Amino acid sequence: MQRRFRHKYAASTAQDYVTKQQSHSAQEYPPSHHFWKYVARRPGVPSRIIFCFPEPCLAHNDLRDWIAALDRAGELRKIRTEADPILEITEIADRVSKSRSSKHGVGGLALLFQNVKGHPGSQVLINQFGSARRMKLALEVDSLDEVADRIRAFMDVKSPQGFLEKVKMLPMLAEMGKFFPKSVPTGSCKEVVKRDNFSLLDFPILQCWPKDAGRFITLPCVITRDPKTGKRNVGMYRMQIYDERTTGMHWQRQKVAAEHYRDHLRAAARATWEQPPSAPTTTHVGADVLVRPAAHSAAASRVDIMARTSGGSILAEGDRPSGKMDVAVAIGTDPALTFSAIVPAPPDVEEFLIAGFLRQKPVELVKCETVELEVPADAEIILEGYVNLDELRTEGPFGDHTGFYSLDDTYPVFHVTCITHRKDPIYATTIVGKPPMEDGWMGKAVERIFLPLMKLTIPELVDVNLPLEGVFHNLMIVSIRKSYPGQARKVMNAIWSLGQAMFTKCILVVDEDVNVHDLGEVTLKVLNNIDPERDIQFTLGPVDSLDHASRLPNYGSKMGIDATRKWSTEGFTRPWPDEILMDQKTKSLVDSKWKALAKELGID
Ligand SMILES: [Mn+2]
Repeated sequence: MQRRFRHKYAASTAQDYVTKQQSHSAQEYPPSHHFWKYVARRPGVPSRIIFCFPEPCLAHNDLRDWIAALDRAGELRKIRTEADPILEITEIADRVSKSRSSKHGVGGLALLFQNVKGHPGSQVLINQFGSARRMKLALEVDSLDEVADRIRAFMDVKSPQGFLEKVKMLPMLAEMGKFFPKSVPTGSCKEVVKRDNFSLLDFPILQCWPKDAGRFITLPCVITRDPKTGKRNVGMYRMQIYDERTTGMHWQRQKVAAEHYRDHLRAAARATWEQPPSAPTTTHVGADVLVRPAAHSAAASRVDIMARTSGGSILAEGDRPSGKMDVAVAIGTDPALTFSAIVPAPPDVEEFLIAGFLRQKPVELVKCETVELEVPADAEIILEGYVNLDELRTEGPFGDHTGFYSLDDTYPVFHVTCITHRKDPIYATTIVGKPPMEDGWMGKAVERIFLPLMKLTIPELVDVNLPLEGVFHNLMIVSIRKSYPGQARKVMNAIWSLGQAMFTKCILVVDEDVNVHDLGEVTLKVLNNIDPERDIQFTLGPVDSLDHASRLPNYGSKMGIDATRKWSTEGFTRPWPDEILMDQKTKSLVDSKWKALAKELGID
């Protein structure tokens, strides 16, 4: 940094010896900036501050860097009072996430518990993303729209015409080089390697709510590899602790890691049934005689195993393909990577790349000890292991982000083969429950960051709001620039076809003149503008695994409301009334008297 500075200011400070010091008066600057002062020293002359300015800080390299940044920004509270990981930490964190103070705003501070009952010496980090301010600090921006703008800048790239445009693209290409993950020989996650004599119970894993089935790891980065493409996925799926070496793996059906699991199942089924054929079997069906080949075709065996296992979520009767898949879990990573694990990215985009993009610095990866996967080199804790293809176990219930317990169900089982960790690892976790909570702020960041990507498929989209109480998948309010009849319904169908947005139980479509973030305005306009029977549309399809009201788990109905102004070409032939607005002349007249009038009326 000093060298860069010297280079930049060489002309004016040639004789000065210039040092750069971090200032303590950083409070008045945005949290994503360090505040630096440059001090000029010339031999024999008292040193003087030549100038101060805020400068974007460097990427948070790992969890400890991030904790230090939270602390510098006044966003961390270290708690020395003893707290129990069974229920008590949840109750404290819940109160903090719902708190509101003039000093810290909504969502309180990040909490580092340093006196955890039953785990002497352990530390638990919670609520690290639990406010708009901390979410911005995590992604090192002053506004989440900055991230959206960077994405838009990359999407706007057109093929360069001529030499000058090619040269202009160079900085962007250089920046792209920072996105790709980098393999390193070792990292601090290998400070302690335990191939045996390890226990998950050594970590201060929380039981969050009274009716939870046990302790759950709630903020894990679960790493799997796509058996077809070799690409890696990082996803966040809760993990119920069964015993010292076994956990649940809550792969909801439509999640990417669940698809990796199914691809392993498909491959195993094909191997099982593509044994050399014995004599063809003949079956009599009524008068017809069917000759069935002994071996299924590859495609037919894939169809068969999915149908017999319901997509890998029940154990098949009869032939059950065996085998296992490698899984690694990182707990306590830098905030960009932790956040990337919850981002609803397209399945073929590696989250390591997304994290590199967000933090503008490559994620460093090291090889696992016992499985064929790579993990973040400086993570606090790494769990290595496997999931059997022919094993499911009851998982849950678990107090979920819907505000209800999600019911128990069967899920794959994770067997731990090795644990590596830093010395004195910090256990990072979160809790979910009735909003607002930490996950709500992560969801809001996703909403802002994904708007430009949604606009790629839905160009008429103007803005989106996922209200916290809609728990992400229950309510989406979108405004559109309407250009043709029936467009609101086209937009609903487009949303129901988008990755995790497919789960959206209710979509409200309004015209572009409605501010989707103003729920009062939305309520007024939507309910005034609709003829419910005409404007509500139902559809059937996949629903969130956490939906407890649908007719069947994972399958049910969804609703769209077209609250745009109806056109004659949509069959609406009545006149449409004007909105009430005062004329400018009268407004100006009252404006001129308002100061005195307000005083008389006792209005601020
Ligand atoms: Mn993914």
